[in-house]
Amino acid sequence: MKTIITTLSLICASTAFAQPVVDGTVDASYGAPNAMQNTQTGFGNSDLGMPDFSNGSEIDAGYAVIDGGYLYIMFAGNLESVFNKIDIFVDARSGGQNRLRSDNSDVDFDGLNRMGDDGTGNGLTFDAGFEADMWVSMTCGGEVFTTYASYAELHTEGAGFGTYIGQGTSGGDGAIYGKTGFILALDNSNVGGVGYGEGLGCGEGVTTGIEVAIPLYLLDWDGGAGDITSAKVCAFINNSGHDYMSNQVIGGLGGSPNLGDPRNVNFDLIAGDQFFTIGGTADPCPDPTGACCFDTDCSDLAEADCVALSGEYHGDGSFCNTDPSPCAPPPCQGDVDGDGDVDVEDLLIVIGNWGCSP
Ligand SMILES: [Ca+2]
Ligand SMILES: [Ca+2]
Ligand SMILES: [Ca+2]
Ligand SMILES: [Ca+2]
Repeated sequence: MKTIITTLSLICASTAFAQPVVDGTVDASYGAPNAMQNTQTGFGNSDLGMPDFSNGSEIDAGYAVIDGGYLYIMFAGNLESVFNKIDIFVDARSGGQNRLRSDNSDVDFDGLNRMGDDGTGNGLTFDAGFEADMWVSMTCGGEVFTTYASYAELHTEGAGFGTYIGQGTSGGDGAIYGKTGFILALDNSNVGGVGYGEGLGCGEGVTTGIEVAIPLYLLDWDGGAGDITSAKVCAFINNSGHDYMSNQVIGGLGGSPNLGDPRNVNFDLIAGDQFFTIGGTADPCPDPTGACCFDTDCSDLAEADCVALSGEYHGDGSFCNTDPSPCAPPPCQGDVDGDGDVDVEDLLIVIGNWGCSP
């Protein structure tokens, strides 16, 4: 018995001390996910299954560890190769920005400041207590698949340093190795995780995505950071101009349409934590939802709730906000002029065109 316990301890110890490899694949050393996606993606469900090109974006789960002078962060999911962005904010030291300013570094075509206060008192606002110290962003696309990354310090009073990090391709061999010590990798192979929609979903079971290693010394621009032993991470998928936020935020939104202009988003007004913490435990996945019809009225509900209310359930992953609505009555056969009914006007059109045979 003693031998077994000793062997198990050794296995646990070796797992716990192995540093992640930055290749876009979840390592055992991350342990269990610190956050799990609970919302379907409004930015497309990728089904290509290729490590590079992807036709959808989602953040299925979040992991983070600090080891050997680096903060490692892994986002299971996909980044659509149309220059969608993943915007990552890290709170790992005193100070920082709870509401994003607009006098931060001009990087990625001023995309960081596009999310900040435009002078009217708005600006992307994080949950209470989250004061971001660093922004990192990654994107991908092009005829020849290429990844790009940028980062910036977020000082309490703005005007921190920021720069383009570099470019790469997919997987570990294609990782971006920046001059500053950053490493970023992307593997877009995932075809699981959440589906398309804006209802509840579950990001479980995804092992590939976006992986980042941040050298801790970069968070200590003034020698005042102290020994960094923990970190909080907020991340979301944004469009190519950093000006239209998806509903893929980690932690999740609990079912939501895309959030739109980032400078009008306030995570403190949205239920739950829109960030995760090293060592944190992910909430269990919610029951999936789908469109539930009460005649022509529609609600996104779990199947059990829909049935209990005598609604007609349209299946997991279906949702109400489509055109036409899943609850819309079928169009009339013979409604030639498309005004919603079949009457003599339709008949006259048919008679007027009698014999037409192009
Ligand atoms: Ca990895
Ligand atoms: Ca901070
Ligand atoms: Ca998916
Ligand atoms: Ca919140």
